[in-house]
Amino acid sequence: RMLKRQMACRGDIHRLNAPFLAIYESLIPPEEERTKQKQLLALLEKLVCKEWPKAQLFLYGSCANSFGVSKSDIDVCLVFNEDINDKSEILLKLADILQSDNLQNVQALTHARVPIVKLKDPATGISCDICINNVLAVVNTKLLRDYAKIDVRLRQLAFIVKHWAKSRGVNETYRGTLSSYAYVLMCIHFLQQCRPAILPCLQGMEKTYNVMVDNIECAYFDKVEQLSNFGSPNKETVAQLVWGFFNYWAYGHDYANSVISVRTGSIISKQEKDWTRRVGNDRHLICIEDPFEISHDLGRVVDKFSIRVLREEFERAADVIQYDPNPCVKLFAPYVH
Ligand code: 3AT
Ligand code: MG
Repeated sequence: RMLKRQMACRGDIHRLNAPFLAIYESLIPPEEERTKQKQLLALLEKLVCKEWPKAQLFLYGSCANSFGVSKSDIDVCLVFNEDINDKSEILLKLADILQSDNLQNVQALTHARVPIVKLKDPATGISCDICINNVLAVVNTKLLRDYAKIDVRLRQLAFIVKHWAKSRGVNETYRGTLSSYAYVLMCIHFLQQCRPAILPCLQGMEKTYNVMVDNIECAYFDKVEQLSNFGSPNKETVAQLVWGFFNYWAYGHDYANSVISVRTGSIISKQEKDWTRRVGNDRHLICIEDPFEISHDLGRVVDKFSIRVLREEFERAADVIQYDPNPCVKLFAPYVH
């Protein structure tokens, strides 16, 4: 079926290159946003250091993984070199400190799945979430950033996919669709499995970076500047890749049996992971293995209703790109499910 569609793909897919690249360019944050983020981080470091001299602050998520679009909030992680049993206590203290330094809307959300302090900096206008000891997120942020350095087409594809997901209302984990992090992993997987491959499997190579986090070994090849020509044998353009991505998820992926795994650079079977049936709230209707926390399926938020929404949206996107006379408007048409 996939092959038939591929053959049907009109040669004029290339006409979409310029508009896709224009969207990508328009989403890239301008340099002054980075400057403002650094300014806010420096302020937070100064305040945190006074109370906890040995603690460190790290940016993570889209402000640091290179998949952040303009005007995103920033994610910050406060790391103590020890286990923290009572995060609530620390968060309340932190909120107190920040409150008394002119930061706005300071709020400690101690009961959230990931407990955080939220705030807004009036000087830069940036909103920020601060979590505690979420070191795995800092490390998976580095992995994504390193993949992005290998071939620019990953960043281009992921920006378009994230923009599509936000426009179409399928980037909302609390409603059973997928996180931005999951979409980026889907893009990495797609570029690992195409032939010739555009991305390597960094965790399958010599381990030049190696840290233990929460008893998980996080190790991979991070000298990615040595891989800057890796993808060049593959000449596909961003338009072909966006089309290929949606086709893969609409018509090429075996939802019943397959798990995508950036860690291995391939597909593994649900059987092998024992993700074949519902356990508690984890239904495994679309399976995306976390690269480090490998017992963690990023698709576990998806339920029997939202899987239909997702798959219909993948099919819609593939069909719009292939058959619509004005795909760039239709692909990103705002929709609320
Ligand atoms: P946005 O641009 O904010 O949509 P983001 O990359 O900041 O994208 P999220 O807000 O979804 O992505 O998540 C922030 C970071 O938290 C990204 C990743 O480093 C980490 N993260 C998110 N979800 C998970 C998860 N389920 N497991 C492990 N790490 C996660
Ligand atoms: Mg974020």
